[in-house]
Amino acid sequence: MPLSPEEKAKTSETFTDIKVTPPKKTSVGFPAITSAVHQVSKYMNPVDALKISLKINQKGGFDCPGCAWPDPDDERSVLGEYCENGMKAMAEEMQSKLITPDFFKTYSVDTLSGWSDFEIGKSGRLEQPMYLPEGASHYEPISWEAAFKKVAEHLNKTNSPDEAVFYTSGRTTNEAAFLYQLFVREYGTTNLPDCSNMCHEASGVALTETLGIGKGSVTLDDLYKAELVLVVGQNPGTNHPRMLSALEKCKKNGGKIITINPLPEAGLVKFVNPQSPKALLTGGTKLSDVFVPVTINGDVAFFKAILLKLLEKENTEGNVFDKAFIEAYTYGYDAFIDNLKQYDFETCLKLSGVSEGVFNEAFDLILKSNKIIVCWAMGLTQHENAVDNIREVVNLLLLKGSIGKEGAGTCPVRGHSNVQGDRTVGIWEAAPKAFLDRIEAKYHFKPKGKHGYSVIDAIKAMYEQQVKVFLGMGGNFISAVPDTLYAAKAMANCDLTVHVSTKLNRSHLVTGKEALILPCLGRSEKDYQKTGVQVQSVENSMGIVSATKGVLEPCSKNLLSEVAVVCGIAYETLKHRSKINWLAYKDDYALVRNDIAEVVAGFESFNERLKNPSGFYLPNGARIRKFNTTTGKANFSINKLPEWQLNEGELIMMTIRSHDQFNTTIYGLDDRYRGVFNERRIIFMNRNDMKSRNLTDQQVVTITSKFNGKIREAANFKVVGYDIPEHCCATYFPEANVLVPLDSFAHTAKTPASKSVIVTIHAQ
Ligand SMILES: Nc1nc2c(c(=O)[nH]1)N[C@H]1C(S)=C(S)[C@@H](COP(=O)(O)OP(=O)(O)OC[C@H]3O[C@@H](n4cnc5c(=O)[nH]c(N)nc54)[C@H](O)[C@@H]3O)O[C@H]1N2
Ligand SMILES: Nc1nc2c(c(=O)[nH]1)N[C@H]1C(S)=C(S)[C@@H](COP(=O)(O)OP(=O)(O)OC[C@H]3O[C@@H](n4cnc5c(=O)[nH]c(N)nc54)[C@H](O)[C@@H]3O)O[C@H]1N2
Ligand SMILES: [Mo]
Repeated sequence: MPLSPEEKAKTSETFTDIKVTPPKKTSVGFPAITSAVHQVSKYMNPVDALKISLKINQKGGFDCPGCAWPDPDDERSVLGEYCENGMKAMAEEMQSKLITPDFFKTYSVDTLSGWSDFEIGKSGRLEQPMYLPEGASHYEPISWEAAFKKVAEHLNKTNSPDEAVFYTSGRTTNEAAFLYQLFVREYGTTNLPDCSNMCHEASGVALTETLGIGKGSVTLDDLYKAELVLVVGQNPGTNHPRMLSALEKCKKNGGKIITINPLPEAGLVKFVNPQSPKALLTGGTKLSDVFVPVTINGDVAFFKAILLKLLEKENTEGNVFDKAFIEAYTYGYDAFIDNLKQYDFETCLKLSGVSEGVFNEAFDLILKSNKIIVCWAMGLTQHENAVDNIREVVNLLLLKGSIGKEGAGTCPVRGHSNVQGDRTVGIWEAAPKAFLDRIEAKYHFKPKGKHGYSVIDAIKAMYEQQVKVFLGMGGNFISAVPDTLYAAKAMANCDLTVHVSTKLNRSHLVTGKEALILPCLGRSEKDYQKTGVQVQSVENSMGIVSATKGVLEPCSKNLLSEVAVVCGIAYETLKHRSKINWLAYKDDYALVRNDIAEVVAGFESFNERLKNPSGFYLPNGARIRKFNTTTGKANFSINKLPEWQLNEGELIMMTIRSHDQFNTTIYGLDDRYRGVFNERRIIFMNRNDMKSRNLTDQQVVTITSKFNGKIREAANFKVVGYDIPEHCCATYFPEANVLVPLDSFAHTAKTPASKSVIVTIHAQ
């Protein structure tokens, strides 16, 4: 019997011999270097590894495909501006092993789906377009021409272009992303869901509404000059390791750091800079001055408590709020204060789960600081009230006048290396009219104005058989999205699923009736086209656009670049219907940039400016106190306390990343800083919650989530007692995604609430 889509979508439940040690109190240092070296030497050839380490994030080199943290403008370390997890990302992308057609002849789709995600990822690099015919058990080779024809044929037989969905993950460069969205719009739909929908969408919504731009306002230099940095709901030691050296610099300049997180993440406690021989010997810098162990989704309550105390001080002692800033630049202050007064400090503090002592320490630092930066990531964005979380952060910054001046502002720390750029150049299911008008003026077709499907809407539409074709530009949709089993059925309802990918992943195994894998070049590889090796561009988390150029020979001659794939599909699909000369772009990416310069605001003279080795900043109103909002001012907002509560026996669960993964790509089975080795099917629990359930360490449990009457279950998780607030627990994604309800998402932003899943735990 062939496996069902749900069976194929589930992650492997086999245990892998867990080892648990006490969590680490220090991050990076020698262990990070040895861990990176181990990974690189195991999976890459040594000459490539050396070339890479000298060019990664260097001027004239290539942008690390890992996270979106910016590179320093000035000096960059001679050791290479690299980090442990950046090197792991490289070792993963440039594996010396190739997946040849023989591999697919040997292993059926069903067999591969029984492998763990770690094993699937370690099969090697994809090197040849592959096709899975309807009813077949094995993928077979297909030529690029035939593959493009197959996609075109399916796209052209839909009843409406809205029966196709075009997903994007955040590694795609500006050039490829711009052409991709242009093709999708000319084809006739606006179904452009992307990984941003699951990531910082809530930040974009909250910041656009309050400050007029959906991106952060600070530069790296601001971080060095801040008096106080709040790191909220973020684990930079693992996910943005290069951020730690910026925080270290801030501390050396006298800045203070508060971290707000249910977990005492090692990276935020103490940091040993791997680029500093002295630090390696002396044991490094203590980063966090105050650690606030907030309960999961207790952030609005915590910030309200802070705001209430600030108001009290302002009323009794004055000079707490930046009155001049509020007067000149903001809107809605009185209404905001009136609303705030309706809340009670004690209630807020209790709901936040923070003790009065810790609260006071954090409060004192906030009270006396006037240059404050708030950094945040998924701990704030993946809740139903995510937009409120971020708006409350903005309220604090506005009261303190901490926006649009040196050393102050908003810092949503983005995930994928070009997720921000993809949105800037048009990967957006809800693109603004001004952008669509510019497309129309330039290309003489009218893009659809109606909003398309976001990730959640796309899954529902596929489930309801309203979608015939799914195309993924990178990413691993089935493993990244919530509600894995529902999503698997949704995927299987498509006629054709297509993935443009560097590596094999589960989305290639949970397919539509027919499926294609189109293998593409990675960021580190040279992109040879008619006019020579092509340069591309990316935008980092702070709005700097810079060039990226591969340095290694492609791992196979059969690969195409993402740009070439888009051009091939667009040409084959649109043929004479198109007003665009698709085939010209792939010969010379400078032509794409000429178009971007005309269509996307802020990219004037793009080709010229990209020659600057440090890149260039895109315009950012919030940075200069020009607030492009409906009121023309920075808006205070009114946010409620979230209304969720736990019934008897329930816990609130966050699904987080271990140290050895990049989203759905599993580098290894260790979570070194948290002291968990060789196992991913674990659930971190407070010891009191274990005791009240009679659970012991490493006991095997089933986790159940109940939402709107629907029950979801995941068996075979091992309990790990941990320093996590009571009534909170944590699991890794993607293993726990079967438990995340599709209908639980951020209001107005639709980011899945994958950090607040209400669960019960039962011994097996
Ligand atoms: N090595 C590596 N780097 C990565 C990635 C990766 O997987 N691996 N992923 C990339 C991507 S796409 C992204 S979006 C980023 C993700 O970067 P992060 O957001 O740092 O990733 P998560 O593991 O989801 O961590 C969320 C943190 O929020 C905390 N948290 C959870 N719930 C709450 C809450 O309710 N309140 C507060 N205050 N904190 C909470 C968790 O304890 C955890 O420390 O990293 C990027 N960089
Ligand atoms: N429960 C839970 N779910 C989550 C999250 C969470 O915290 N908890 N986090 C969410 C977040 S923040 C995000 S961003 C999403 C991530 O969702 P995705 O972006 O869809 O997933 P990734 O794991 O980053 O995608 C990895 C795949 O991308 C392909 N790839 C890698 N590099 C390239 C390239 O250069 N080009 C192309 N074409 N393909 C490439 C490889 O085939 C690889 O298998 O997951 C979300 N899902
Ligand atoms: Mo992300």
